[in-house]
Amino acid sequence: MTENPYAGNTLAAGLRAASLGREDALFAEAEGRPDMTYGALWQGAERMAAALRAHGVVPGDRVAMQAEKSLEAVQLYLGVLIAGAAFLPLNTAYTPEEIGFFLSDAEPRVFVHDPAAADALAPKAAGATLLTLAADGTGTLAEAAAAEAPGAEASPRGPDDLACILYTSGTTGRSKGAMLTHGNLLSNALVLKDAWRFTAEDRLIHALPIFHAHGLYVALNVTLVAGGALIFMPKFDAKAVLAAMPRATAMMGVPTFYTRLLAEPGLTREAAAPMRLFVSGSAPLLAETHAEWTARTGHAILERYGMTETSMNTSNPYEGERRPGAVGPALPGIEVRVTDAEGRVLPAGEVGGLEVRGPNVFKGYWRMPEKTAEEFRDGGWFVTGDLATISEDGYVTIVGRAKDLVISGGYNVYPKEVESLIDEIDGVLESALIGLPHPDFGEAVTAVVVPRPGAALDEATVLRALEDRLARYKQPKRVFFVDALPRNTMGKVQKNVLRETYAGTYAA
Ligand code: MLC
Ligand code: AMP
Repeated sequence: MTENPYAGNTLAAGLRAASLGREDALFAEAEGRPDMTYGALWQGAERMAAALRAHGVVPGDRVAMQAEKSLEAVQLYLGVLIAGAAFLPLNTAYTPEEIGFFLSDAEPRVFVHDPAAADALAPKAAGATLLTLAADGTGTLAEAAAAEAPGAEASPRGPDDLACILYTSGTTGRSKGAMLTHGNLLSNALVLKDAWRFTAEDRLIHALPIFHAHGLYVALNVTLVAGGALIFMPKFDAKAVLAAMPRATAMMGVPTFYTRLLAEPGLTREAAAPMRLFVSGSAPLLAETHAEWTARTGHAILERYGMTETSMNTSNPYEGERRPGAVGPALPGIEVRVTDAEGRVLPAGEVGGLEVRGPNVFKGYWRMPEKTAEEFRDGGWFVTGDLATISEDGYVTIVGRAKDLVISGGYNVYPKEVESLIDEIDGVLESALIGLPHPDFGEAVTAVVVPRPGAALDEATVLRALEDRLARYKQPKRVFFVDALPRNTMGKVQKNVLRETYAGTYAA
């Protein structure tokens, strides 16, 4: 047997194992460039690790990245692991103002960004060394890596060591860095590979971004631990996905992928026939989308449920009933329960707060021990903030959210963050941000604003004020003005009343 070159580095060794001795096997095809083999993937990752070390990266450091999706960005992720550092990917939609916060909070040794954004990002560096990586794989980081030889040794990293930090916004409006360990990510990738029957024969359509849990931990890590291949796309494009299906076996996507594909006349039973699996997650998949997909393609979408903090918790079964509207039973080795406000476990069928426990659950929020403690109960149960029921036969159904959160096209938007910025606008007294049903994004971010008496405010003024401050997907699609927000007797804004009032805003 070939010896694993990364033995002692939990996640790197785990991701490498299935491709050992298969250096010529395909890792990825991507339009406009030669196929990438597993040998080339890992050699590139080793060069990245050497380049990062040459820039001072040592085990325990953070390496942040805001770069367009590319195979070199994948090699950077793996190179960071080999170097023993923690990978901190950032949404390409974040503005320089948003990036400034993440860099000052996480204090990465190196920040890799798109060359086009150099001028805007330079003032935000917060002490990090800045390197560049463009969508075509060029840039100062690529040059530094090319100058290094492959063969970098992997720094030892145990299951409890940090592998990634992914920021998720919070109810207070301040983003929190979720710390995922080598053990968290490897255990989840292995569980999902088995649950979804991934093998070296698989060809996964990868059209998700690689800066969030879905595209990174699920789609990428599962393919790596199976030794399968990716059909690697820069972003989701329904026609490109349809064109790839004859060569593919599986796809993972957010519900918007599925509704957009359903709008394509080319989506037929024949088109989907070569595929064995369609997985959906990150946001609720409507039961009607599930039914429509089955009718059109003959495939029942497999819906699963997860979070940045936990990776995947539950999944409908590969064999057995894929229940529309439900997210399936807990994955092997993971426990779920539903509790009331006092933390008492509720019987089957009753609605309560969903809690999870298992090797997948993160280590805590970066430099926020109190916040971390608040979200765990005794015994290591993590409070997800989702409201759910668990049926007699163990299927979890997400029925709502205890946390004030909007999910638009699979991206989370925490109202507080946007409300705080709207409230700073001249002439605004207060505001409320809500999610309304939207045919494409599932929910659309919508603002309801109370102007100060006599202020001349309009929708365009509010939107312009947010333009450079917030990622595009967090910006309201519509702004409504009211004289006062509806409040309950406790003085709390009744967002449910606002959601009812404006429910039809985006009706198809
Ligand atoms: C883009 N826009 C969005 C948006 N994405 N607005 C709201 N919500 C979104 N999600 C903006 C664009 O900036 C543009 O604005 C306008 O909407 C139309 O753009 P588009 O071309 O239609 O969008 P597109 O680029 O095609 O992107 C849509 C999408 C993308 C759904 C393909 O958002 C996407 O890939 N989402 C996946 C998110 C994801 O990976 N989530 C996983 C998180 S992990 P304008 O005004 O400039 O025209 C997680 C854990 C788990 O949740 O369980 O998986
Ligand atoms: P994130 O913080 O981006 O990781 O988003 C996690 C949140 O997305 C969860 O807490 C849920 O609210 C939601 N989510 C993920 N998958 C599903 C799903 N299949 N159904 C409903 N909600 C989901």
